[in-house]
Amino acid sequence: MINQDTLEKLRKEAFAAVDNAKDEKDLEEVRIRYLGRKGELTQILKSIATLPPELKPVIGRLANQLKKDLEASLKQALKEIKRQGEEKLVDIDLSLPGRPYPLGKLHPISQIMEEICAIFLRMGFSIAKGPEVELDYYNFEALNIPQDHPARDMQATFYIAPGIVLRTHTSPIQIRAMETMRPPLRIIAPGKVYRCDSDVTHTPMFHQIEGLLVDRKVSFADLKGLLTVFAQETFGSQTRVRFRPSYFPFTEPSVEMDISCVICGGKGCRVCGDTGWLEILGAGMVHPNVFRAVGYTPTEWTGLAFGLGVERIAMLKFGIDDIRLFYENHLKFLEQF
Ligand code: FA5
Repeated sequence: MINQDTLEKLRKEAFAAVDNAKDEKDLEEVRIRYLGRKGELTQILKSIATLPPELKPVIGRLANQLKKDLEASLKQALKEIKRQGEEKLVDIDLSLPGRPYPLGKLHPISQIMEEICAIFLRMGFSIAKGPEVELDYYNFEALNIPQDHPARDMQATFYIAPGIVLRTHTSPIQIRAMETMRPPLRIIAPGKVYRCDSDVTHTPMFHQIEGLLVDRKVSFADLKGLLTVFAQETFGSQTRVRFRPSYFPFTEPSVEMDISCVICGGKGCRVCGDTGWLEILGAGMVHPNVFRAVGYTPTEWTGLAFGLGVERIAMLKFGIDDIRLFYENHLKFLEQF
């Protein structure tokens, strides 16, 4: 049964708890413990109605007074804690220099990839992906490069197991995309590729961006127009382009595209070997055998495809003469971009 001693004991406990509270969170815990919905004092106040009539007024008055006192004490303690917090803030020396906040950045190659992809996304292309460990079938066979075809020697291949390679280009994604989509389609496929190659312009791993557009009546003029827009958006509207005949087993006719040298503007310098031109990509009209491999009818569908080396474009844009710098992880080098 509740009596005056119970209330006196509760008063001592509750006030000691308020005194011991170190912050706002502690105070809130004390409030909940005594005055919350299921708090100790709240329970007592609720049970007053069940007390014998002669006890009700005394205990009722004492309990209500305790409630008021405790509320006032909590309010006062909260004010004091806040004031101390503000004092601490005033202690901060605002004249001290700020701590440096190291910010991460995208690798220059990732920046260029995003920039190039954005250009083609604006032209209605969507992104496609494929595996880096690829079947010989997708990397060569379906791209009109059968076993023993001399064109296999064009790209020094890393073999993982018989019939499995590290993809040597992003062109296998063309096949994977066409196997899963019906024409018309427009995709670009950025990704890592691997070749057994290493010097100032070649690394064993590098990046390509593949493009493929399939529709009815796609012409070579479409290919030239599309790639000219791309070159001018990437290197500036003054950039001139030229197309040279080339050979890829999966396109016919095939071309390589050069841009006017970004260093000398076409006059001739060390970077362009005094020619005024720089090669940036391979392209062509999709070979009928490639359409046959994916079950498209070559008389109904026509397509254009291109593949560009991202490192090559980054070197030209940033004026870098050794491709290996991109992969040596020197912060001083990387922080410039
Ligand atoms: C190809 O890989 C073709 N798949 C491109 C293509 C796609 C043609 C679609 C037609 C249609 P190529 O082997 O030329 O082509 O490579 C394309 C680009 O990759 C080159 O222009 C060059 O910029 C870059 N490249 C090639 N080897 C390396 C290397 N080891 N390191 C860095 N970049 C490289």
